[in-house]
Amino acid sequence: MTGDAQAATAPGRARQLPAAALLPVVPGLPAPGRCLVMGVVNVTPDSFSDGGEWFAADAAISRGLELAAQGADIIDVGGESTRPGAGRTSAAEELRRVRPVITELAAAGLTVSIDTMRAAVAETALAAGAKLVNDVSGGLADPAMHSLVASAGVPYVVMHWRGHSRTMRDSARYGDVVREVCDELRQRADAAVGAGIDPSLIVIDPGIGFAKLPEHNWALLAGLPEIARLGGSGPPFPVLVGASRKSFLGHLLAAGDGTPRPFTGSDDATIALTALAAAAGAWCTRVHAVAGNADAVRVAAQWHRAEQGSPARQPGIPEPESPRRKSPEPDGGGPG
Ligand code: PMM
Repeated sequence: MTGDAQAATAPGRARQLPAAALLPVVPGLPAPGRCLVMGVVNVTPDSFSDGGEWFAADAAISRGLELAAQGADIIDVGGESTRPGAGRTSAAEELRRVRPVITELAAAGLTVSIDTMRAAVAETALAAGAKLVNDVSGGLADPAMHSLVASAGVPYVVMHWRGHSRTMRDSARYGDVVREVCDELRQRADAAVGAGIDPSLIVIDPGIGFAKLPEHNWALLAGLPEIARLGGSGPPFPVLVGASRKSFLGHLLAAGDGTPRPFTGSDDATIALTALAAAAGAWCTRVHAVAGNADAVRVAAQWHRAEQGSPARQPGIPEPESPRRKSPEPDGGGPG
């Protein structure tokens, strides 16, 4: 790591590292000592993975409560599809979709993130109770985003991005994908810190599936520890991995005739990937089907404890935040 991010980060970030877990802690967000699970609620008619299913506000709210009950630590609410080839949604429509959902989920006590590239949407979402801004463009789509996040003082996901969905396929060209993604993420982290965002609030994300071919995605997953340090030797940033239901998994699991597996058939592969990413030190996994992934991060954490010689969790004694597998009560008794 070089530049502003390194200069401003190193001492502060080192203090954030719990000795036992070696997992970075992001102020203001859950810190259970294992990889977090972020459950996705796309309030869109056209996301590739769950398009239309949670488009109505009531359905999206119920889905968020359900994912939290299944073990999601954070609920990520988005109102604009980023599937390859998608056009833009207006800011007004994006806000109309996400605001009631965030308001209700935050009021139910859930930790909510807003998945947006727009500062104006982020600002309203934070006012409605969101605690984290997840910007797939890392600040490139809206020049006002970094200063908004800096003044709000909230955690910020900086994802690797090379352009809007309509054209991103054309940018999937790399010599050394891990090095180039690290370099480009470092520039975004430096810009964020330069705009006043506290380095301890920055989460980085290699942007699986965004301007990437399958081989690029696999190289980035295999390079997670290097990506966490942005190719340098400084302390790691928290890393978020968003691989759930993405087409490279469908290609991996293609039928004998080469037909890719439909995205809903890749949920088990996502769970396997979550276990491996958590074992490699990922801070958070962003997924559509939460339950199996919530189990996977607990398996990875227990394995890690055993490797460290730490006392194992006793069977039958759940983590304080252990998931409840039942759906929320019909009377609205959502997760606490
Ligand atoms: N992927 C999607 C949307 N938002 N946010 C982050 N931080 N990382 C991702 O990989 C990511 C994201 C697209 O997937 P979806 O349409 O299934 O939500």
